[in-house]
Formats: sequence, C-alpha cells, structure tokens
Amino acid sequence: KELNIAVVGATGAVGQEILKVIEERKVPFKSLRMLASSRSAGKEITFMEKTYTVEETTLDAFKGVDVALFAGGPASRAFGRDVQAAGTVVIDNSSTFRLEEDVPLIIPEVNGEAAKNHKGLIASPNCSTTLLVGAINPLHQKAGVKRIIVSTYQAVSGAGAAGLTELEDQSRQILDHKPIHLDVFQHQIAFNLIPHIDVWQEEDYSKEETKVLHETHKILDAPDMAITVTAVRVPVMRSHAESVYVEFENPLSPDEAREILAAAPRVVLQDKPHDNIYPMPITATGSDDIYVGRIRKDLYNDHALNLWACFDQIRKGAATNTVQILELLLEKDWI
Ligand code: 11C
Repeated sequence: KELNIAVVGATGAVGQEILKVIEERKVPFKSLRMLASSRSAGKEITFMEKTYTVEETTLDAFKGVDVALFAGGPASRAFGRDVQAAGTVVIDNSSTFRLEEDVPLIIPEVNGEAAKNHKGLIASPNCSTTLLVGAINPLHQKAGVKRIIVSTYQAVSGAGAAGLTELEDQSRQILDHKPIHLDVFQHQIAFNLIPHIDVWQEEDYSKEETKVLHETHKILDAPDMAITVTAVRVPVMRSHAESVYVEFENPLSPDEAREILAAAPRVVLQDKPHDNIYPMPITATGSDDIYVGRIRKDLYNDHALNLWACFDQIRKGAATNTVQILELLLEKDWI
C-alpha cells in the first residue's frame, strides 16, 4: 500500500530524523507533504533527490493525506483532533494525547497489538519511557516487575536543537572565561547536572518524571507497578541513559536476565564490564537499538536487579518509533 504522508514539524530535529528513517526503512509513499509552523513555511527540503517546499500547518494542508506523522510541539494540540476527525490517521510524538483513553500508546515491540482497534490517533511515548519500558519489558514478561527505581541521564537534544546550541555555546563561553547565556535550561548545563526537566507537578515530581510513571503504567497495562523516577538533564549532546533498580515478583538471576535481553527484539546486550563494555551515549548515538548492560544482582534483595540502559532518544525515542508505528499499521493492514 502506498500512502499520502504528511510530516508535521518537518524542519525540526525529530521531523528531520523522521524523514531520514522513512528513507532508510524504505517506507512506501505516494506523496509526501512537509508541514511546519508559519516561520518555516516556504523553506525548501531536499529529500530522496526531490525538492519539497515546506507548507504552513493548517487544516487544509491535510486534504488528501492518509497519515500524518506529528514530530511533537504545539501543532499536535492545535491540529491533532481535527485532522483525525477529517479522516487522516494521526501518529503523534507529543505528550498531548498519550494518556487519553481512546489513544493507544505504542512501542511496537512491546504492545503493538494495542494499536489494532485504533480510532485514527495513535501516540508514541516520551523517550525516557521508551528507554525504560524497552529495557525492562522482556524481564517483566518473564518475572513480573513489581517495583522500579529509575534515574535518568537525559541529553540536551531532548530539549530540541536549541538545547544542543546552549550546551555548545556555554561550554565555549566557560572555557573562554566569558559570561554564559541561559535560555533553554534553568541553570548552566555545561559542566553541570540539572535535576529538573519540564514543569513541576503534584508531590514535587517533574512532568518528565510523571510522564514516565503514567506512560509506563499504560503501555504495560500495569497500573499498580510501583515506579519512582528522578529525571536529570546532563551535559551530553545526544542519547539518554537510565540507571534502573528493578524488583520482580519472582527471583531472576543476572545470567537469566542477560539471556532474555540478548534474545529480545531491538535490545542489544553490552555487558562485559571487565572489558570496559557497557552502554554509553556516544556509542548508542545513530542507532535504533536499546542498549543494556551493568546487569548485577541487588545485594539486599534476591528478587531485584540493577542495570544501566542507553539509547538514541531522537531515533528509537522519537522518530524511529513513530515510523515503526506506521509500519505496524501497514504490515497488519490496520490502516
Ligand atoms: C526531554 N523527554 O528529554 C524530553 C523530550 O514528552 O515527548 C520529549 C518530550 C515528550 O526533554
């Protein structure tokens, strides 16, 4: 089946990566429309040897479009439901609709079946959720996860291209002994850590932390899973990491966990600590896989393990997962 596809937010970091993934994975399309805010309208994008003019996102711009891939940002709230109502299938990477009851929240390798009876709007999770769930779901299927304590180490590009520029600029300013500029982050991010991502929510958790909690419950259909999240912005350009304590209903040894993870789709085991082999942002960048390592037993609870996971949050955490949802719909004939 060849579809008329629109990419919304085509000029942004995730939108650009969505285009790359469409090309790499040879997603079949009849036509492609590049949409963005009025600021970017009129720009030209060369994609697969063809030049496209970016159009402003308006409801009219979706006429004749079968599937719209929303990269994230304000366009989702402004247009998502209207575009769905007009008959275009929306695959949305923003947080706007993820927890709404009629919207499946999908990681194809984990809960692809939940997309079956979609109502024309499907959401892709927050990157920190996808990393956590992607890493622990194979273990959850085997031993039943009861409790998770996770700390995130989130790259500046999670805050968009402007986050990247801010880290670069501040690093230069500090090394040159010049005053630094703050724009995207609340504090200096170069040579620092900021335990604050997004706005504050109930009980002093940040929205990034509550997203991971609620989205994990929804994807795994496990509303009682006890999850504690601390989300931290780190001065890394690209690829998020997480340190995870995970407690199971049944005992699970590190060797069993390694075996399960090594066989899991889209998970790559990197766990030879004595050879200095473990997941890291610089080695995960550019890949679509979820890297897991540092698997070790908890010394105080034989039902618990500790592990470290890392992935490219712009790829599997956003663009690739969004495109994979489209591939799933095509493969299963759910579109
Ligand atoms: C960050 N996780 O690293 C955020 C970016 O809900 O899709 C993605 C926000 C979202 O800042």
